[in-house]
Order: sequence, then C-alpha cells, then structure tokens
Amino acid sequence: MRLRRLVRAALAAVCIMTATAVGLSAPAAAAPTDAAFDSATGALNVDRAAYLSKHDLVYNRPTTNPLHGLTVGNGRTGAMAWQNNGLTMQVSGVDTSQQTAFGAGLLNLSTTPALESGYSTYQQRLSLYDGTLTTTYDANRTVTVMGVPNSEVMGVHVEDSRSGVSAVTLDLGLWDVSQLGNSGDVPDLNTWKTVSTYADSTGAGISRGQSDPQNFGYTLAATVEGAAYSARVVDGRNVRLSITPSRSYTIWFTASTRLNAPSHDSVAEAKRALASAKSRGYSATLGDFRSWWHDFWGKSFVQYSGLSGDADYLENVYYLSTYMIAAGGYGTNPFHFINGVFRATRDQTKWSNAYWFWNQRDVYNSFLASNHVDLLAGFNRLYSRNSAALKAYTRTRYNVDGLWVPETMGWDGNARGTVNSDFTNNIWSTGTEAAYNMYLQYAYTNDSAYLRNTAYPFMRDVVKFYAAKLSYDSASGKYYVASSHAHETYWNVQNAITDLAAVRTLFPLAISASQSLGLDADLRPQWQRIVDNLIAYPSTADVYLPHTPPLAQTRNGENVAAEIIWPYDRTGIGYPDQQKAVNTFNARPFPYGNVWANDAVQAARLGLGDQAYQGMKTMLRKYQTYPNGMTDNTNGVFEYLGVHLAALNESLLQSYNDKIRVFPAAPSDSSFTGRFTLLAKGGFTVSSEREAGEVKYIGIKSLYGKSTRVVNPWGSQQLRVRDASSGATVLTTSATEFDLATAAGKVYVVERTAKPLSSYTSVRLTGSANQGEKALSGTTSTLGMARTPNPMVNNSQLTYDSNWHATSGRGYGDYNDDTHHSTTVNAVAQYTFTGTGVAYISERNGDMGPVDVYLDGAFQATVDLRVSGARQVQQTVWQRSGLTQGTHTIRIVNRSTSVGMVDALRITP
Ligand SMILES: [Ca+2]
Repeated sequence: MRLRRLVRAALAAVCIMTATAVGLSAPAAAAPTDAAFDSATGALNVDRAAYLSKHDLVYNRPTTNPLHGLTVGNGRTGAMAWQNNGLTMQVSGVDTSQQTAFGAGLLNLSTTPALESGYSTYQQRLSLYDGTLTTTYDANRTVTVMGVPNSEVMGVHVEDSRSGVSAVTLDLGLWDVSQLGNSGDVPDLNTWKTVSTYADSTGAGISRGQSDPQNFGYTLAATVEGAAYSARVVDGRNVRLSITPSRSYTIWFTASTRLNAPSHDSVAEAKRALASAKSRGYSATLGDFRSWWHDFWGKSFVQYSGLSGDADYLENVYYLSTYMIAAGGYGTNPFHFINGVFRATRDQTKWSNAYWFWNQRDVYNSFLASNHVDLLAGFNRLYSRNSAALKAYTRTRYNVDGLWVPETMGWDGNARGTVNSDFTNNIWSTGTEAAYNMYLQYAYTNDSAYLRNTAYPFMRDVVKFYAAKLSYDSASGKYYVASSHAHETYWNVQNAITDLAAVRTLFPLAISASQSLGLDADLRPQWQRIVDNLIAYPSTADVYLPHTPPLAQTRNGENVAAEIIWPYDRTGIGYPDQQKAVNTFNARPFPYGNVWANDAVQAARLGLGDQAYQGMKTMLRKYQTYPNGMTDNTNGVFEYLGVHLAALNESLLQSYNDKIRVFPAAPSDSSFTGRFTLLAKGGFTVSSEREAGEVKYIGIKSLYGKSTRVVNPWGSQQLRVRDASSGATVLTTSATEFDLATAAGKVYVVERTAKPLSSYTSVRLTGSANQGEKALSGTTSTLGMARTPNPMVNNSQLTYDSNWHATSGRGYGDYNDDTHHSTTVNAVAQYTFTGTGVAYISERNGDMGPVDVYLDGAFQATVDLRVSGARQVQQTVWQRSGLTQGTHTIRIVNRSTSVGMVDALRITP
C-alpha cells in the first residue's frame, strides 16, 4: 500500500529505533501446580463468560467524539456508537455499497427529558462474549445494542423506568450527499447522491444506490417492537419514528443490501427483515445473538498475560480486534482493511474501495489459528469467484494462459488500481499469496472438495503464469525473474525475493496437490524442473536482499527481504538459514515503519519472543491512539489489529511447516503466563500452558486423523504421549522432535515422564469483569475511559507550525517515548484545553535552549531547557494553576537555534 511521499520521508527520518531485546529480568518463580486441560474435550477448561469479561471495553463517561465510539456488530452489519443528544450511531454494512466505501447512515435515539440528563452514574460496556453494547444510566435507564446474528438487522433495546418521559424519537438520516466524491469507484455517482425515503405503518427508511448497475445500494430502515409509534418522512434524507414512551421497547434497524436481497429489492428486503426480527422478538433474538457469539468464542482460546499488566493489555487488544473483524467478516464481500463496518466519518474514506492484498492479508491471517477458517474463506472467495475475469485479463495483459492477480483489486477482479499505479503495476507475487491462502484453507479444514474444485485450479493457474514469465539462463541452467517489482518498494528489479519465494512456496504445493488429485501429470515435470533450477535468493553472506543488487531506489516502507519469513513461510526456527533470517530481520530498513508493519509476526516466527512482545507494544504505542482500540493513522485502520492477532498467535503456537511447536516465541520474563487452544495446520486443536517459564503439557485433538510432527518443548527430556480416553501410552521418546500418528476425534496428551499432567491440580480458568480504563505502560494507548479524563496530553496532540519535528522510539524515557522538537527561532507550538491549570513537560539536556511560554496570549516566562550533566526526561519545566475554570491556550515559542522541545502537557481539571 502506497504511503504518501511526505509521510514516507518523515518515517525514514525518525524511525531510528532498533529492535533491541529488552533485558527483562527473570527472577525465580515458584513452579506451577495447576493445569486447565480438559482431556475429555481436548481443549482448555475455561469459563468464557467470566474470562472474556476481563476484556470488556468500558466507558465510565459519555463520549461525544464519533471517532471514539464503541464498536458493535453482528457479522455483517456494524455500528459505532457515541452520545449526541441521546444515542447516535453510524451504521455500516459489509455489502451496503461497493465494498463499503460509503457509510449507510446515522441513527439517533433521543428522549424528553434527555437520556443523558439527571443521572449520577454512567457506564457503557462492550461485552465481547455476548457481543452487546450496553449503556446504563443510574438504575433506571439501560440501552442495549445487539442484532440478529450474521444478518443485516440489528436492534436497540431500551429499558426506561423514569416517570415523566414525554417523548421518544428515533431518527434515521444521511448527511449531505450532494457533494459526494467518487472515492468508491462508482460507475454513476448520481445513483449514490439520490436518496429515496418511505414511511408507513411498518416503519420508515431511506435508500441509496437503487439504480446501481452492479446491484450495490441499500435501504437503512427501522421499526419498533413493544411500543406504539408513528412514522414520517422529515425531508429528502431523513425519516423519523415517534415512539410512545414506554418502559421497555426495541427498535429494530437494518442496512438491507440490494446485493443480498431477492430481486435486488432492498426496500422489500428491509421490510421483510424487520418484520421477521419483530416477529421473533427481542428476548429470543438476544438469545440467538449471544449464542452466536458464544459459539464463535468457543472455537479457540488465548491467554497472554503478565509483565505487570502489559501482556494482559495485548491480550485485551487480541480479543477486541477479533471481535471487530468478525463483526463484519461474514459478508458477500470481505471486511475491507480500511472501510470495514466500523466508521464514524460519514462517506469520507481515506482510500478507495479496492482491496490491497498486502493489507487484507493482515486482517485475515490470524483466523486460521483461531479456528475461524470460515472467515478466511470469505476473503478467499473474493479471488476464487473472480478467477475467470483474472484469467481473461492475464491473457489480455501478458498473453499468458495463467492467472495473475492485481495487488490492488476491485470487487469484480478489475486491475485499474494496480495497472495505473507505478507502485503496483509490475508486482507478480500477489497471485501466489491468494493461491497460498486457498491452499491453507484446505490444509486447516481437510476439505478435499475445496482443494479439487477451487484451490488447486487457482494454484495451477498461478503456477502457469510464473512458468510462462520466468526467464531461463542457458549458461547457468537457472530460472530467474528478469524484471518485476519487489512488492511496492523496489521497482522493475531483477529477482525480486518475493517472486522467488512465491515459486518456492507454491510450485511444490501445486505438484503435490496435482499428484494427490491425479491431475495435470503432463505439467509436473516442467514445474519440478523450475523448482530444482530456480536461482538462489539474492543475498550477501550475512543477509537476504530484496532483489539482485545494486539496490534500487526505495519507493515504499516495506521490509521486502523479510517477507520470506512471513507470509511466505520459507524459513524460521530450526531452519539451516535461521541466523541469516534473524540478521535480515535485524537489518530491516523500516522497523515498525507503518500501520501495516508485520515485524512482530516475523519476530515470533524467528523465535524472538521478547522482540515479538515489544513489537506488539511498539505498534500499539504508535498506532492505537483511540480508547476504542482504533487509530488516527491516515494510512490504515484495521491492519495493525490484524498483525497484532497474527503476532500473538505465532508467539503461542506455530504449525506453518507441519510441525506443532508450542510457545516458540514467549516473552522471557518469568511473570509471563501463556495458555491457548488454537488450530494447527493439518487439523489439530492444540492446547498448552506455560507458566513461570515451564511448559506443562501439550494437548492435541486430532480432527481428521492425520499424522503430524511435534517439537519436544522440553528439549531432550523424556516425554510420553498418552491416548487421553484409554490412558494408554502411545509412545515414549527423548527426541527433540517426533512423528505422531493420530486417529480422528482422539485426544492425545504429550507430557514429561518426570512430571506428567496428572501431577497438576485441575483448574477452570475464569476472570472478573473489567470496570474501567486500561493503559499500556510507557505509551498513551488506553482501552476504555475512566470517569475523569486522563490529565496527560502527549506532544502528538499539540498543533505545530512546520518548523517542529516529531521524534519517537529513542528510548530515553519520554512520555510515550516521543517528542516534538525545533531548532528554528520563533517556531510555535500550541494547545487549547479546558481546566484550571497546565504543566509543560520536556527533556532538559546540554544541547537544548530557551523557549517562551504564553498563556491565553500573555507572556508567562522564558524557560531554559539547557542543563549540564546527563539528559533529564519528563521534567515539569513550567506550570500554572488557579486559572478560571474554562478554555485556555498555552503557546510555546522556541527562542534559539538550540533544541526546543515538547514532550507532554498535564492538565488540571
Ligand atoms: Ca511524548
């Protein structure tokens, strides 16, 4: 994905952070005495309702900021909720417009007197386990957002026992769409500027895109259960339900799509879907909805905790991110990496509607291990259903009988975004990534019909593209790539490592699949000849290179050479070139350089547990800026959340190379506790626990009866494998790896002979509900909101003129490990706050100089930031208290060509 040029330059300047392993001390901890494996089910024994309640997002004060709205969804439809004259939500559906580049509309529920008046306690809770968003005002008002599971219908249930409520109003509306820009690549934008409305005895709605020739478009509509109401059209883009005040009622709303509606009639579908939900009723539907989410969470489990709470924070982000992506991941179209189903910016979108594969892969990768292969299947369908169009275009563009996939692809397979961009127009490797994902869908599900009918034909055609496009050097007898892009970062280069990795990944799989399926025997010799005679990866003695040197101009911020580690799976722990891969990782040019940086996943793959842990923290410090888990980054929304999911999974379990390896990249700190039940390639649900540095056991449930290979987590200590149902010992070994034949449905326990599972006390994992705001140490990242706002304002929140520069990741101990600085006389920084006092926080150092501080336009003091001796951080260099409660502006003006700096402000309420 293309970064804007300025951003790219700035990143190159400031990303000086190196991937240092932090010296986590490991004090001796008591050996663990309990274990949670359930030998009967072959999974961890978890009270999920209690455990997941630890990770509820809780706002203890209302937010009026749409960008901070909490996210609630049902698999196809999502809403972000905030308070603006009652409950306001922007509704989005995964199929509502061309890849959801446009939002569906706004819903507002208001009462007289207002919901948010006359109360003393407030709590809004996103319950991940139930999938619900509940707002409670005192003990007499509760508003619960939920939905019909995996549908285009959601609901708002209100319990309001206040006396004297005189009016309840539900508004559905759109913003002004007359100036709408064509960010959605829509054939006729007028179809999206035209809004129609209805209001009748069944409810009211608004529709857009009704004449879209591709059958996109939708109807946002609502009705009421449990209270009388009247419906009316307010104006050309707003409709209203006036509801008779009642103690208990439910508003059902839908963003019904033409795409998924019979005869593409979204108005009829909206009315049908609303009537259906109303007929089923709130109580039964809530039960359905909770059950759907409970089943979802029952597929897997992770615990990644300790390290003074920071690991727990990463675990919280894991569950929240899983929820957010799944909440919009079951549509006809995939969850888009930016547009998703959670937006609060009306129709405004930062990127087009097209799918950048590099970014989509981040969103979806984790769902293999977390046992939601059906989610990845939705992403794969985008490519498989367009395979005919892609093959036709490959013929047109390359005159090749094969399949090339555009890195940036439209919903219908169009390549406009790729071929019109210098960044992407010569990338070849995307087809392999798409084909490999299809193969992995097969490998995790054992769905041989899918392999035969969908995955293998796609793989074969991508292989045929490469076989036709590779060059052959008769002098050396080697196949090579004459000219392609090493992804977006090096253009028109020889032997892009991504292409060589693509061939080494896909060709052997295609050969093997063609053999097992008994297909294309005539093609196999050529494919094998290419594999056997492919040129080596470009490299020095120490590191892999992104392409044959000399290195081309850098065009984007991707660590291309490290791609062979992940997602191409060509090296990792235990490979002969592991050290070279580690060197390549350590020498990567853009550490954590953008919102889709997958460094932490690669660190985990290389067994660098502390770096994977620190890398996840670094990504959140840099990008998780909102208390709902989301980001203010202008180049992405959901990628860093997906990368986080994959990095955490790969820290706990790896199986990409058909070996089950538990805790390959756990943090070294002895306070770390890891537990999981995750899906391994080949069809095994694998459970294990690691506490105080000790791996207790491995539990393996075989889904399909395949054989696997297991890495001994205790080195060469003797272990045995027990059949959990009979208790019989299947094998005993001291080998560092061993093969395990399994029977479908059976559970196996891998345990040390010296300390078997039976020596642990059996426990059930539980937890208690979160009640407030969480913070990630050393960062400004928070989840949830406390009753009173955080008094700290980071440097990133001030307004600066162009003479200031952001610096981060220097490791000196600055607040959030970042600052702004200037060496320009009269450079101005300022910030407007509400409160009675302010403190200015900066470093002091020998190379720094004077700055002037103004408050509300009046000069306050000249502050000298120079100090002799060691650098001092987070110093309060000036402060003022006792101001009139209200709005004030602090201005900081640099006075010299020495360094002036802002690290943070601290506001007194
Ligand atoms: Ca700072």
